[in-house]
Amino acid sequence: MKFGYRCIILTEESTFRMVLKKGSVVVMDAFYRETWAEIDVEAIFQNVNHVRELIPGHKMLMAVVKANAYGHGDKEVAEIALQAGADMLAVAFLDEAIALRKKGIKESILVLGAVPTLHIQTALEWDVTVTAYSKAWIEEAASILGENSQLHMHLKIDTGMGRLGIRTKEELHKTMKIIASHSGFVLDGVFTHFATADELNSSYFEEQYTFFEEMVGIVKEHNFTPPMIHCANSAALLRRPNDIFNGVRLGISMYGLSPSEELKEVLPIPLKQAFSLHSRIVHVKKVKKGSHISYGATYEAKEDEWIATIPVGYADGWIRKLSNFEVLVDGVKVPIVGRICMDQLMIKLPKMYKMGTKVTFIGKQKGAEITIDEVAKHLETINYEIPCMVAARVPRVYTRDSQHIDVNNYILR
Ligand code: PMH
Repeated sequence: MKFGYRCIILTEESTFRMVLKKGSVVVMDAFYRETWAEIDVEAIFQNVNHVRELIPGHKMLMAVVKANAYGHGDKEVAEIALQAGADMLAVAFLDEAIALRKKGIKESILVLGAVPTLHIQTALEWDVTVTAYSKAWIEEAASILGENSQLHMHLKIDTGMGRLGIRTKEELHKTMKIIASHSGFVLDGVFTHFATADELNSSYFEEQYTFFEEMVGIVKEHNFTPPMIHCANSAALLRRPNDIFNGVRLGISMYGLSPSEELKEVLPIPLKQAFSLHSRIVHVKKVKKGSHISYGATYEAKEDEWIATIPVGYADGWIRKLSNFEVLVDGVKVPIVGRICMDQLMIKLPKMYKMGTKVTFIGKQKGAEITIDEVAKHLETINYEIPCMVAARVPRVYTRDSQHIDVNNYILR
C-alpha cells in the first residue's frame, strides 16, 4: 500500500470516492455499495510497537496474517506490521503465502499449517518456508526433494495442542536423523503452540513449556542450532514476555484484541481495536402498528414505528444469530428487527433519519461504541471469529489519523 499516494474522500451521504493525486486529478468510485469495514492502520502499528517494546532484546517478531489477516486485509496488514518492526510473516496454508508474494511481499513467510509434500516444489518456487510436522512428512519430503534444493522449514513440536507436530522424543530423534541426512533441508526454526496460554491457570501451559524445552534440547543434540525458536502466541507473549525463546507469533493482539476475556484484566500493554464495520440507511419508512418485518414475519410493530433498511446481511457475515442484536445510529444503540436477510436487514429508529445516515455495526460513533468483544459475547464465541467472518464482499477501507488512505474492494479488484 503506497500510503499518501491516494486520498480517499468520504462524503457524508454517499460511498467512498478515490482520488488519484498524480497529475490531473482523476476521480473514481472505490466501491458502490453502502457497506464497508474500516481498518485503522495506526492502531495496528501501535499495537505491534507496544509488543516490540514488551519483548526484550533482539527477538524475532512474526506477524500472523492468515485468514486475510483475521479479516483485516493480508497485504495491508503485512506491510504495516513490517513497517512497525515485524521481521517476518506467517499464514495458514500455501495459497495464502503465494497471494502475499503475488502482491509484492518479499519478506520471509512461514506456512503454519500442513503443506502436502506434493506441493513442496511450489513452496520452493515461491520462496515460502514450510512447517515440518511429523516423521512421515519428513520422509515423504526427503524422497521428493532434490539434494540441491533449499527447502526452508520450521519444525513443529506438538507439546499438548494435539493438532500438528512431533509428539515424542523418539519420533524427534528419528526425524532429526532424516533432516541431517538430506542436504535439501534448511532448518530455520523449531516451534510449538500452546493450548491454554489465554487462561489464567498456567499448569497445562507449564507442562507444554517444559516439554518444549526438552525437545529443543534434542534438536540441539543433533547439532542443529536453528536461528528461530518460538512458542508464543499473543497470550503467551503478553503474560510471559521473558519466556519466549527468541521469537513470537503475533496474531490477535496486533489487531488490538485481547486473546481472552480473562486476560483483558491483566494486559501489560494497551491494545487498540483496528477493525470497525459501517453501513448507511438506504430506505426509511413509518410502518403502522401491527405491521410485520422480514422473513417469517416474526417482528410485529408494537406501535407506528420508523423502520430503516440497511444493506448488510448474513452473506456479509452478519449472521442471522445477530437478529436480536443492536447497531449504532446517531450515537445511540437501536435494535435490529426481524430476521437478517442475505443482503439486508431492518432496524427500528427512535425517529426519522434520512437516507444515507451512517449505521455502525462495530466501532465508535459519537461517543458510543459496539466492540468486537460485545459481538462475540452475543454470539457466544471468541473475538477472533468476528472480523474473520466479515465477508470478502465487504470492502476494506484503510484509515490513518482519521484520514481514509486506501480501499480494497475485493469484488472489483
Ligand atoms: N501461531 C499459531 C500456530 C496459530 O495457530 C496462531 C493463531 C497464532 C500463532 C497466533 O495466535 P494469536 O492470534 O492468539 O496471537 N491460530 C488460531 C487458531 O488456529 N484458531 O484461533 C487462532
